[in-house]
Amino acid sequence: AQDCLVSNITVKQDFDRMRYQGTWYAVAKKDPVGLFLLDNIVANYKVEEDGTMTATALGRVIILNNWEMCANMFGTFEDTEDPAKFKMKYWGAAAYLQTGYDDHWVIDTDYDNYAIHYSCRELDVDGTCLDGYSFIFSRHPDGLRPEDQRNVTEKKQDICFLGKYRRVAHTGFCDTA
Ligand code: AZE
Repeated sequence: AQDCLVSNITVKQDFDRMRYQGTWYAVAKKDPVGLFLLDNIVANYKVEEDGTMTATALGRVIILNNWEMCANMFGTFEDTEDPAKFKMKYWGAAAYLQTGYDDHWVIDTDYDNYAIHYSCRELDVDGTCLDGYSFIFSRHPDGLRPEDQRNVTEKKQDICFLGKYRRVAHTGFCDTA
């Protein structure tokens, strides 16, 4: 979507939620406005017996009075007519964490190595995204394979977030949470 219209953003064709299951390490993220997961972000997707997709996420956050902790988050996904576009209802294990209802789009993935996630929270009047976030996920905790990097960069551009990502560090902060 060179025009950056959210309605023109293309997502993974014939998205297969079964193959998407399991652990994904965030290697880069584009932040939304406000409080967000800082680093050490690991997501785990699952397809329940009734076919519903669910996920958990861990990540370091700093809340209220500079309190650093590992956020233990849960999400349930509502299907839409596009198999790669979901609505995600999410909440934290503790009440002081965040709750929300966000878009959850899978822009691209090869299921075995990389995935590009996108969520626009607020549309601008011109149809571009005013407030959104995105994760680049890898199956490998140490990052993307060199052969996936060009494609990922291309997709960052397609969703108009190129240059807005920051690397996500994995220091072991949430490993025993
Ligand atoms: C996601 C992967 C699938 C499950 C979930 C995800 C998103 C989680 C958040 C959490 C924010 C927490 C905050 C706490 C203070 C997309 C990573 C739930 C957006 C800000």
